[in-house]
Amino acid sequence: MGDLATIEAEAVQAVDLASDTAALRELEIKYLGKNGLVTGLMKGIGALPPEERPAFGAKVNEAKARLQTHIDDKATTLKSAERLVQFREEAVDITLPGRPPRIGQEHILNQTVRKIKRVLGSLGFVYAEGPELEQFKYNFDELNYPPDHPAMDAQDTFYVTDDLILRTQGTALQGRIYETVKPPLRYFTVARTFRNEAVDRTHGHTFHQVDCFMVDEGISMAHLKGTLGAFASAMFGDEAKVRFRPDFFPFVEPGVDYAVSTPKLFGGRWVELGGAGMIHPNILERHGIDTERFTGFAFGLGVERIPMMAHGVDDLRHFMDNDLRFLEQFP
Ligand code: FA5
Repeated sequence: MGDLATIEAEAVQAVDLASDTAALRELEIKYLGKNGLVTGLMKGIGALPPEERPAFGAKVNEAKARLQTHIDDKATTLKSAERLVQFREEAVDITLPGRPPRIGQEHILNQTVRKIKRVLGSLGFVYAEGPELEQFKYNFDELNYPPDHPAMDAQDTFYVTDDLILRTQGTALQGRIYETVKPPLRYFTVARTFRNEAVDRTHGHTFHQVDCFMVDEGISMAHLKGTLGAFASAMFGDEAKVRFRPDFFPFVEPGVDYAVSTPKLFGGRWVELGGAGMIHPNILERHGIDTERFTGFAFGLGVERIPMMAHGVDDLRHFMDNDLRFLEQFP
C-alpha cells in the first residue's frame, strides 16, 4: 500500500516537472503503460489475502484515474505553450520592408511603334490592322503583281496553303481598306511581317513594317516627300533629310526607295529605310476609284531600321532575342 502512495506521489511530481509533451508521454508509459509501475502493482494482488484484494484493486484503479487526469491536464497546458512557441517561430515580421516587385520596361520595338503611331496619327493618318495570316490575293494579286511575276521572288514567302500565307509586307492592308473606305482616305499600319530569308544582320524571317498610304485629289510625289520629311524629322530630329532613288515595286508608279540622313548619326551617311511611290492606277481602278480625280502615294519601311539607326544597333536579331542585357539599354 505504501508503494502505491509513493509511486503516485513520485509520478505526480515527475509529471509536474515534465517540460514538453514528448517527456510527458514517456512518463505516461512509465507509470500507466501496460508494463508501467502502477499497472505493475496489480500483479502483486494475488499475494494478498482474498478479503483485501477488492479494496486494493479499487485503490490502484482510483490512483490510475487520478494520475491519468493529472497527465491530461498537464498535456493541455504543455500543448498550448508549445503552440505559442510555434506561432512565434512562424510569425511574419510585418514591419520588414517589402521586396520591390520587378517592374519591366517597354520593349524598344514597342517604344518605336508607339512613336510612329503618334507621328503618323498627328499627320492625319488613321491606324488600321490586317491579319498576319493573310490571303495571297491581298499580299500580291491586289497589289498589281501579275501571276508568277519575278517581283514576288524578292519576298520569299511562307505558304500555309496555296491561298493563305504569312504576310510578307504591310502593304497587304491596302486592298482591305479600299473594299470598305472610299477616298479621300489616309491610313497606316504597323505589321509583323515574315519572309523566308537567309537570316543575317539586316534580314530577319520575322520583322516589322510600317505601311502608310493616302488617296485624295491632286496628290503628288511632293506630298509623299513632304510627308516622309515630316516623318523623318519627328523620328530622327529636325536636321534629318530624305533622299529618293528610283526603284521598282509593282504597286507604285513611279517607285522609289528612300534613305534618311542626319548629321548626328553615322556621320550623315544615307541609311535606307524603305520603299515608296505613287499608288499604281491599276490598283485604284480595280476598286472603282476614278483615277482622273484621285491619286495617292504609299510608303513602307522596316520598323527595326529606326532604332538601328537611332542607337547604332548593328544586328537586328538582337531585337527578337529577348536578351535583357541588350533590352535594358533602352529604358
Ligand atoms: C516592301 O516591303 C514594300 N511593301 C515597301 C513599299 C510600300 C514600297 C509602299 C512602296 C510603297 P521592301 O521589300 O524593300 O519593300 O521592304 C521594305 C523595308 O522593310 C526594307 O527597306 C527594310 O527596312 C525592311 N525589310 C525588308 N525585309 C526585311 C527583313 N528580312 N528583315 C528586316 N527588315 C526587312
